[in-house]
Amino acid sequence: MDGSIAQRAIRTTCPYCGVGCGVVATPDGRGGAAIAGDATHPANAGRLCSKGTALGETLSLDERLLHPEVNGKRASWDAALDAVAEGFRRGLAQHGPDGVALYVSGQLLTEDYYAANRFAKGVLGTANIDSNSRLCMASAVAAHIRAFGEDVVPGVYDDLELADTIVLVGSNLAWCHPVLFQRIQAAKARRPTMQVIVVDPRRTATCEGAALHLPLRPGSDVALFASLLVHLADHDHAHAAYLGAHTEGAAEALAAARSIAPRAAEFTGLDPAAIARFCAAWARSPRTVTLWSQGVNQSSAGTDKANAIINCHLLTGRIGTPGAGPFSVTGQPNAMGGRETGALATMLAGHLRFDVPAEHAALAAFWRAPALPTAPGLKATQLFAALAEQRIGALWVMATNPAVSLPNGDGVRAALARAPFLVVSETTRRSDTAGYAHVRLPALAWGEKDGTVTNSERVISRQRGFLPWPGDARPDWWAVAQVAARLGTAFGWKGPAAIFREHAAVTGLARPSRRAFDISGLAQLSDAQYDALAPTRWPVPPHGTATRRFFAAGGTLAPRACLVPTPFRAPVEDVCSAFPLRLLTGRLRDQWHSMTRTGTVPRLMAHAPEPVLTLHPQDAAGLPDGGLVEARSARGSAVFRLALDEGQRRGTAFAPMHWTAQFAPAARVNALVAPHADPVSFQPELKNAAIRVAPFAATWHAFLLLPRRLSADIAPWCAAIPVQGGAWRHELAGSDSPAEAFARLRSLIAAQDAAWQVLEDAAAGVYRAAVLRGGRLLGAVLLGPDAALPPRAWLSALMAGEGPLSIAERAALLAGILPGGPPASPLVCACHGVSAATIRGCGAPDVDGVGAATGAGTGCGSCRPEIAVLIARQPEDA
Ligand SMILES: Nc1nc2c(c(=O)[nH]1)N[C@H]1C(S)=C(S)[C@@H](COP(=O)(O)OP(=O)(O)OC[C@H]3O[C@@H](n4cnc5c(=O)[nH]c(N)nc54)[C@H](O)[C@@H]3O)O[C@H]1N2
Ligand SMILES: Nc1nc2c(c(=O)[nH]1)N[C@H]1C(S)=C(S)[C@@H](COP(=O)(O)OP(=O)(O)OC[C@H]3O[C@@H](n4cnc5c(=O)[nH]c(N)nc54)[C@H](O)[C@@H]3O)O[C@H]1N2
Ligand code: SF4
Ligand SMILES: [Mo]
Repeated sequence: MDGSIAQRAIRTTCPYCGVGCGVVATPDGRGGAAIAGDATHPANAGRLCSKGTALGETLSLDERLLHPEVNGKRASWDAALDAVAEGFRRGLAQHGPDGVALYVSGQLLTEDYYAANRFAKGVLGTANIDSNSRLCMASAVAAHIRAFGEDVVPGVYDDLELADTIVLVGSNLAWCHPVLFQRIQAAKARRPTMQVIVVDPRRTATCEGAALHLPLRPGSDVALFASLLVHLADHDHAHAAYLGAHTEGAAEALAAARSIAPRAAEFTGLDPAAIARFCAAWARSPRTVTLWSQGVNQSSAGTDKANAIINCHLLTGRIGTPGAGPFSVTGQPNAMGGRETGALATMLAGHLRFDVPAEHAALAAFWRAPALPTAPGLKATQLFAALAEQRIGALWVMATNPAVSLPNGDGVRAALARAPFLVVSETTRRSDTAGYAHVRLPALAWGEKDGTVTNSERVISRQRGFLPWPGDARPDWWAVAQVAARLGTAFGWKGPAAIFREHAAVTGLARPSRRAFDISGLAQLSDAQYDALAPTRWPVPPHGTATRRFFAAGGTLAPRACLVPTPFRAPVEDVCSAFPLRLLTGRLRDQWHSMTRTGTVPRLMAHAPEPVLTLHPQDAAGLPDGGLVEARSARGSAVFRLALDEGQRRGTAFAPMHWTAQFAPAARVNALVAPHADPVSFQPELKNAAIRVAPFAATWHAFLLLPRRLSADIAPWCAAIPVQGGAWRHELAGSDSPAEAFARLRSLIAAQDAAWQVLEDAAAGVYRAAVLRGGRLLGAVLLGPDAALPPRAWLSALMAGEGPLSIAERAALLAGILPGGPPASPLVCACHGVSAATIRGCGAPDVDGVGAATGAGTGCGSCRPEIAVLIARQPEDA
């Protein structure tokens, strides 16, 4: 184990989404690296999306946590690890094994995940280890287990290219799994008969080029797929031989579907003709893939939604064959690895089960862990409820930011603040959760850490380190092993290869069995073989050949699969006159979760630089487009900039999940969301809060530019935004006296030996100041009575400029706009910095033409759906 520097190109894997793209990183020797897609990786064959392409811009050490800290003070590793061990010893003494916990993440490597799980279940003897995958994949896992007896994704990515029909349910694939979306678009270009159908209340970028978009009522997917199941059965598409040989439960599932189907139009709010078109398209296409994501999983009916989808594939036998199957795509780079290592409260390790005595006994013996828990532990929302009730004496949070990402956000923050003992393993100093920790442990980040991840199609890939270990940062598994040793169990691992071998061996325990997950064929890898491991799809049994797809007719591995009756249930929170809108939350194209990495990259921020709430224009009566609005639920409130969009379903709102106290404290979406959970998977309903929206009463609006980032609590509403050249823009609003606010903001940009330009017009409520030194712009604050402030782009560009300003530039500073300059326009192409105005103005008739004329869409390609929309809207706009 070391932290030596690679000097050559290194093959590794992207640390963002579950597509799991291969990356080639070539270190520049100065802490940076050139990034390219790995042409040899089966997931992406060289492609990368906007986030992957910008990985080289996230390697800065500026905001990294580089040393352990105990009670806010720098400490040695020895002191910090002693403190962690002591904290857990105390927690165990006071509360027993049920009163200590770990909360971990799909962004851990498999080796870290395995270590954390063995520590929790094998050393602490608690099943209280849950993962942010509970917020993400739990419903898919539960549905797989109900249908297949095990958590197995039957298909592979190639099926998306081989299919004739692809149904995307609750998935904004164009933004969230962009490389899979590009693979589908490329296949469609080669084979235009292929069709895509999108099931999503919103018209998203994913709808671009789709044959059909079904904007169903949120939460109603079960009704749509019940209709489909009935249609398939009644039109002779049931596969009798497959049903007879491989399944059970078809009659019961069909009976349940028949009780719902007649009311499908009412439940879904869809035109019956659209439902009929959907059913007919699905029925006539034996090669159909139904892919789903968080619009399905993050629901109080998430498991039923997923089983309703799987039922249709089982009824028709369209599963496990080229181009056909249900396909749950994973969110995080190693969501799948967490399920494999069992680092969830509901599973053991290696797909071994609590409720199968022989499997439990085999693992207890292998780990020499007589106290291995016999029953599931607390799931994420239960765990934080227990923390709030002071039932958890010690909690270790690793590679996740629950203060931001859990529902009941304000309650979670209060619980973290009162935690008796909280350890946070982090890469950044700027995580909302780390702010509450008694002990902070510095973890290696992407580019430094070393191990494996598993993507959505069961392919295990290496993440390899190519940068030196900064400061005192160490691998997460190492910190876990050190604490385990202090509590009396030496794991004895010299590096990640040893952990991987042990994990692989666990998958071979308690065999023979029908468990599909078997990588015991990798349990003997040498260190060198592990280092060189090429992307490898599981299963990898020790003998014989591996299955590529699961559950096909006639397949040998298939256990009897179950069709599951899925009753219809609406979301837990009812919309009513007090809270008439449904809040859909989700992702933006260029941001990753709590923005600790992507939020510091100017070109990634430029695509959606402020927290925005989207409404349909007809739901926004009296609300100002572009103004600030306050959303309120029964739980809490949040303030966003309002955008109107005809593509938003009437009666719904959308807001991104990304904004945190570091970037926009007032716009944390989970302050609004309640912790209602699916009764089977315990996954919370993160998408269906009932809210109302009202104008946010501000007496002034402002923006402030500085070469550094200010704490985002400088005004009642603030969004901190990095801009090119190292400057930060702060969008602000407040309801106190504008003159006092201006004085306060001016004091924040004060500089020595500087020259001020100031304009104050109290009657108009307009206050502006710019500060210069040596002819260069050091900062500016522009404040006014409403949101109609000058565009920000020109002043931001001046901040980034090298030389002194020209006379014309200085004269225009307080106007905030250079006479005759280009109009402000939102960025569309992050790779080439091309704005919407440039794309509209170039006159090209299609996306490729725009590319030739402006370069837009020719980089990573993530913006191509938006370019297509811009061109299509051209005639209307004119
Ligand atoms: N850019 C980017 N990509 C990411 C991530 C990121 O942070 N940023 N995160 C990764 C992770 S961890 C995950 S889990 C995935 C998530 O990937 P997705 O699931 O694709 O992303 P979301 O935006 O959360 O939600 C998808 C869609 O569900 C719709 N929806 C809401 N309610 C319903 C419903 O009741 N039914 C249906 N059919 N649709 C509904 C929403 O309108 C939304 O468009 O993305 C991964 N990729
Ligand atoms: N309302 C709403 N809420 C949601 C969602 C939604 O759609 N709507 N989506 C949910 C889903 S699907 C997910 S997956 C979650 C994601 O939510 P989180 O997991 O809370 O979000 P991240 O920002 O990815 O947090 C990862 C943290 O780990 C740190 N980190 C990165 N690499 C490492 C490492 O190697 N080691 C350590 N120790 N730390 C590291 C990062 O700096 C970051 O602070 O959010 C969930 N919450
Ligand atoms: S699609 Fe983008 S974010 Fe996802 S793995 Fe590939 S490059 Fe990374
Ligand atoms: Mo996720």
